[in-house]
Amino acid sequence: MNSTIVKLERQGAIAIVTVDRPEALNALNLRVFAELESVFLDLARDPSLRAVILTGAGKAFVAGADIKEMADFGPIQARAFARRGQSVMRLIESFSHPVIAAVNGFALGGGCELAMACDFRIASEKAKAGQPEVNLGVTPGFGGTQRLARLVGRSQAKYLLFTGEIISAERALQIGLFDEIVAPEQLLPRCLEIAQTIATKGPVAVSYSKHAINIGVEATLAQGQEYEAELFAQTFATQDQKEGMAAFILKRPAVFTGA
Ligand code: DAK
Repeated sequence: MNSTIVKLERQGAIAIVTVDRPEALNALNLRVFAELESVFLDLARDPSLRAVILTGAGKAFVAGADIKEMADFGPIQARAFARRGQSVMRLIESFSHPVIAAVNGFALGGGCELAMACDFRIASEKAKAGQPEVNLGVTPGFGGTQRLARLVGRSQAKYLLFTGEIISAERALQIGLFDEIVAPEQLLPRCLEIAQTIATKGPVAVSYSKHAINIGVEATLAQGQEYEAELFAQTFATQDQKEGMAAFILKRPAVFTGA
């Protein structure tokens, strides 16, 4: 697909994906979902990729689902739209490599949900977050009632969902919605620094760790540990395990290939 809204830039093993629709504060419509899906599916086939940074152009990360597109929906279209958004967010959440949200500005409604589908959220001091759907007479549709409660606990999630309050980056950091806040000009450099650190590690091990956490938080501790043991065993079938342990013993840096 020819992406016109979702822009892809590469810096070595790192991909920077930007939702670039600033005139609508990067609001999510069917076109944006199609382009996000297409970009992530292409990236999934790239063996040199190690991490993705997801951000927005202009003053918003993403200011929500596109209210103008949704306004005339009936229940059938609304359900289809919610399912579409959920499937793209699951694609990002389960993407083989880490996806870091670089929250540059407003992350509201569907934008907060998109940020939550990423592995962690580094935010500009200027960022703001919230689930203001109640102002529009709707509930969140892309996992906001589910991921938010899992991330910040049910009380904070209920507070945000019931009041629709838009909170500062500092408050989002306090409740665990954001993981770190930095000066605006430091946002991309900091995300690149984290992504580049990740890129030097064993890629299979990073990927398995991501999946073990994602699966484990939804499972019992015993089931999660079973899964963890299986993935640990699988890493011993990789070249990277031989390389990582040999490098440690020989006191030299490891060079991982993802094989
Ligand atoms: N959708 C469409 N256009 C948007 C938008 C959005 N979410 N947010 C902003 N825009 C547009 C504005 O309409 C304006 O366009 P023009 O009027 O210039 O044509 C342009 O972006 C610039 O916005 P403002 O002029 O309003 O900029 P300000 O700096 O004054 O205000 C703001 C920024 C973020 C505080 C304000 O724009 C705002 O309140 N935006 C709406 C935020 C919001 O309510 N987000 C949640 C959206 S609802 C579901 C599926 C999905 C969902 C729910 C259910 N089902 C199917 C069940 C998800 C819902 C949402 O995400």
